[in-house]
Amino acid sequence: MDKAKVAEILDEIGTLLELKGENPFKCRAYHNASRLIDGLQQDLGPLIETGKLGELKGIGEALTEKITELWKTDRLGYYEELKASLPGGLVQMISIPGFGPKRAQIVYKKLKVDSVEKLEAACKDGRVAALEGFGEKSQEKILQGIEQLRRFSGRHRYHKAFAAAQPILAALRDHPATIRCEVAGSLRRCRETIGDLDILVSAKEKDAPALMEMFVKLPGVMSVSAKGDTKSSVVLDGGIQADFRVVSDAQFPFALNYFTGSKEHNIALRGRALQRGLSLNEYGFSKAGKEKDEAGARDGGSVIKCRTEEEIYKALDLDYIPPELREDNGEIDAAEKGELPELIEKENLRGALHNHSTWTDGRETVEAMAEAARELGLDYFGTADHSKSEFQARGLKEEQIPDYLADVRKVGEKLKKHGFRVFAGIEADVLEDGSLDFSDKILAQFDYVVAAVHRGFTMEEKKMTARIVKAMANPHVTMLAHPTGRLLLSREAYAVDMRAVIEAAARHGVIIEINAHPFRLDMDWRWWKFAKQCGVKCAINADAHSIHDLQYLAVGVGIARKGWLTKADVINCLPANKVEAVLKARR
Ligand code: DGT
Ligand code: CA
Ligand code: CA
Repeated sequence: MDKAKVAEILDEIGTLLELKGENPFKCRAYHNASRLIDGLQQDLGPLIETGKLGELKGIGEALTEKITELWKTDRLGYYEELKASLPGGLVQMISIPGFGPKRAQIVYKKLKVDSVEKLEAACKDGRVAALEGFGEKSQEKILQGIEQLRRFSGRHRYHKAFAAAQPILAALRDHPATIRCEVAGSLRRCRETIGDLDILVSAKEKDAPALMEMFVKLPGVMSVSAKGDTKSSVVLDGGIQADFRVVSDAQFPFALNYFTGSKEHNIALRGRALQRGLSLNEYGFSKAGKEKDEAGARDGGSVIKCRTEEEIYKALDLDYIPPELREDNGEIDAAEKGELPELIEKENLRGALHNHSTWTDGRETVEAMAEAARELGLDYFGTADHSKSEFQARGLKEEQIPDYLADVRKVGEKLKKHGFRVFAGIEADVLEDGSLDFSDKILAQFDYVVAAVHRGFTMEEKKMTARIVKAMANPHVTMLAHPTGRLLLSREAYAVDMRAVIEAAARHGVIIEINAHPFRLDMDWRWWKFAKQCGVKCAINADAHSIHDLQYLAVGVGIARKGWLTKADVINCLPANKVEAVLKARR
């Protein structure tokens, strides 16, 4: 069993114990152990073999035994018994946003509610509101949460879908019968959440059944929903569905284009083809109005042969449109006029700002994080550890700041010889009245300030907008973090007028981040075209709490591309001396 899976099970044990109403220290011990294991740099195997696992902080004898059992046998009796001792519906109830194990336990004990459906019924007839500590308002919230759960279920965050797709693509590309293989659909378009994977292979017709056979038997396939000669559907571990199609190589570019979508983009393209007397579908081009020809486009019967997607767009007098832009958001018009932007590429990134370290809730020291950023090929690294109001994240108190700054400077000195720069920032909390939780005098000591809303999410839209706009008016604020506070598939954005926030950012010269953490991807890509028009600059921020998290920068680039951004729009594409000037610009 791998480390990530061990961590996942430990975390689930913590939650199950909470559901049982166990002592909070015991529950927390499992959650903490899960985080620790997940963040380990080394492998679990050697730690277990050498007996060093128990030396880790927070891993006592009982945990060592359980982790070892999991690692060695892929099973854990304790976990299975625990799971069996609770109704399955109860466990599902805690996926309702805002509804934790404590509340689940109360409704279970008092109302015998042990499923989402029963909870919904109990809310609708007022039994939940009548419980001590609940009331009308929380009953209403639970109902909203159930609605959200239903809306979210069946979708997956980008990075999870991406990770699920990689081994499948690798295995298919490795198969001797595969000519070309790509993932299409929303994953290729880099949407923030993914319904299902759409995987496409081109091969000779005679080879298709063998590929189907292999696909449905790949490791990670949990169940097979459909299996045909050229099309199959499976459900992967983790619940992601994957559709798989095998087409001829002549058909491949057309199928890739069609199944990449979006549906709206396809419809617009098809409309454009019709204006030229052509019909376009997943098989190829045919003469419009000749239904028989349309099917005949299959297997290289296209009236215009295209080897690549580029050639399909060319046939329609369009520049090539990158998948991220295919959302029917003006891309066809721009491609016709030759006005598509030259989108940012991963390689354009020169540094990472807004990251955390062991000074607050990060897992690695400033030095380890900066070194990791250097190894990734970046030229600079910035910390932005939490400010004092974030007590849960061990936010820095005023008296710690000199030591924090000294540490960052020391690491900076050390890495200077490699031409690498280290910046000292702060992620300062925006209080409910729009002021920041450090005085201007303190804020002035940092190289830059990332302003962030971390609490008080329930304000009405006008107040929230005024709060954020006021924070941005502070001349020490360099950039605005995750502007809507959303957690994808788990917490809705708070109410805020993004248009007004963007206009204020433009007025004050405040940078807005794309927080590239897979749960956030905030500011949303849909706003960037407008923000760019207003002259707002972007920072792509991993918000890394560990070395591993620095990988999220790549997802941030995908979102920036979706927002039509070029490297000139993103400040961390600038070299260190230039970015330094930008960070200082408002001071
Ligand atoms: P998802 O899976 O919900 O995240 O989103 P997609 O975009 O991957 O959608 P999916 O998997 O249902 O279909 C893949 C692509 O196939 C979609 O982006 C466009 C194309 N497609 C599917 N249904 C239609 C349709 O009814 N008309 C057209 N023109 N294209 C379609
Ligand atoms: Ca899909
Ligand atoms: Ca699909």
